[in-house]
Amino acid sequence: MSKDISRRQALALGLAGAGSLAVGVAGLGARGWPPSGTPSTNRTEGPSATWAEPAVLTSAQGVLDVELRLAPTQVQIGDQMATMLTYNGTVPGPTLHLRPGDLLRVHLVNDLDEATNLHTHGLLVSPAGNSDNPFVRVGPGESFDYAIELPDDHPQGIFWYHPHHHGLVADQVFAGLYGAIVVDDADWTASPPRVVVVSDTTISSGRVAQASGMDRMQGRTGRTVLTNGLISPALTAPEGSTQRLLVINACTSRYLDLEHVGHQLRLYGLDSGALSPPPTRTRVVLPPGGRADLGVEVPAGSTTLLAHAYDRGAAGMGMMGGGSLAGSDATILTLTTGGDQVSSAPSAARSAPTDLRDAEVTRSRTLTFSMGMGGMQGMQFLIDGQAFDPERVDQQVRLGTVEEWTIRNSTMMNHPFHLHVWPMQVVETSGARVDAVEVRDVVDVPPGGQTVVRVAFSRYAGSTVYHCHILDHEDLGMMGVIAAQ
Ligand SMILES: [Cu+2]
Repeated sequence: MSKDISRRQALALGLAGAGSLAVGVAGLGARGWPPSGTPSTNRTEGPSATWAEPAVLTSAQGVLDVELRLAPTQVQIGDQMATMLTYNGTVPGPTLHLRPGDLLRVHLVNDLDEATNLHTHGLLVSPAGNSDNPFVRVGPGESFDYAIELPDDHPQGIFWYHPHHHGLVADQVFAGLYGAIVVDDADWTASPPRVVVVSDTTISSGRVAQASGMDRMQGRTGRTVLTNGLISPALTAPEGSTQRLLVINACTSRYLDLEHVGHQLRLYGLDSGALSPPPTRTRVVLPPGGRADLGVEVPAGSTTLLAHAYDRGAAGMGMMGGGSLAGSDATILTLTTGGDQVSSAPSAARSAPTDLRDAEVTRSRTLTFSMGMGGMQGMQFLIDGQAFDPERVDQQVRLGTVEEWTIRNSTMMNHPFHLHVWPMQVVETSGARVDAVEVRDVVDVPPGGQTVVRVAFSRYAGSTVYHCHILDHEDLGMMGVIAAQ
């Protein structure tokens, strides 16, 4: 099975006049493509980069067979060149476009000088063997063949991939290792959705900045916010059209509090869960790891999709001097009118998730995020008083049952809770019952608060993990093992 280079990849590689897609020199030769100042028909005034998206690799006859090669690569970030870590030479890596029932084969080649592996975040697939197995270790110079089988009834939606080797996850994601996965049985030829991979990083002297101990404790926040590897790119679309944006929060710690300034957002889905009928919202908050399937109407003139500063609490316990983690505003993209590229609404065939509120709950559990003093790191990040141990099973669940989990947070900062493989339906947040059927794979747990979810443990036997998706916290131990049988 050869790799399918799609029309959109051709577009992304220059036929559309892309101005400053972050493309690795390794991928396109050493001439530094594209040259800065390339004239382009849809370039806007001011500092905005021209819109571009990662290359799209689409499955054919039920299979997508790809090689993902991880390597340090020179990429262009804004006006400067920087050495980042890439999949196949670009930040982000290629978008994997799959259909329900597909087989995804990934030949992962590790040309880094440290271990890594691959997590397909949000996919409802087996965690065992060479599927979405977070315990796999792919050492430097090694390769690994993943085979990830999507069930025929896999929800359509937006997912992503990134490394999940415990201890190095934050470093590797912050350095550029992430890419989109879209499960969608629509034909993208005529009116594709827009893939919007948001990440952040800090470049210093041409390199990705190292995190300090304090950065790790707070959850590092990059000074530069990237949209498809670009700084505040300008997306051009016909006035009056609705653009469908598939937004991924690939930031290591940053929450995205999204607003289409002065306008409403149509919310087609959150994480893997379609919302039916899609509501409108003024703001949509995505914790790290979260995704939104958004419709934005294109008004006359120029508008902005903004991520507002989001207060995620205070890292310190007084003496640590952590201070408030209020963050800063960031322009994700600007929308300007022009062109004729339409983007259709999601397929009406997408089914809404099953409502678990009426399900029989077999078992209830409480899991608590906490912090404590001790260890080499100074501050420990814990779940139920324990740091991650891959040899210890923390939660044993029975397949075919529905459980209710209360996730508590005894610390002073937010922790986004992520469970692999099985989606969570949020039933209570900050003491209030949730009316809509909101199915997510990352749920925020506010400081001193709790979030209650229900989970149907269906189909897949095996062990996997749950953790805080502030990836520094995960690396510092805020992760547990769940075994299903
Ligand atoms: Cu956390």
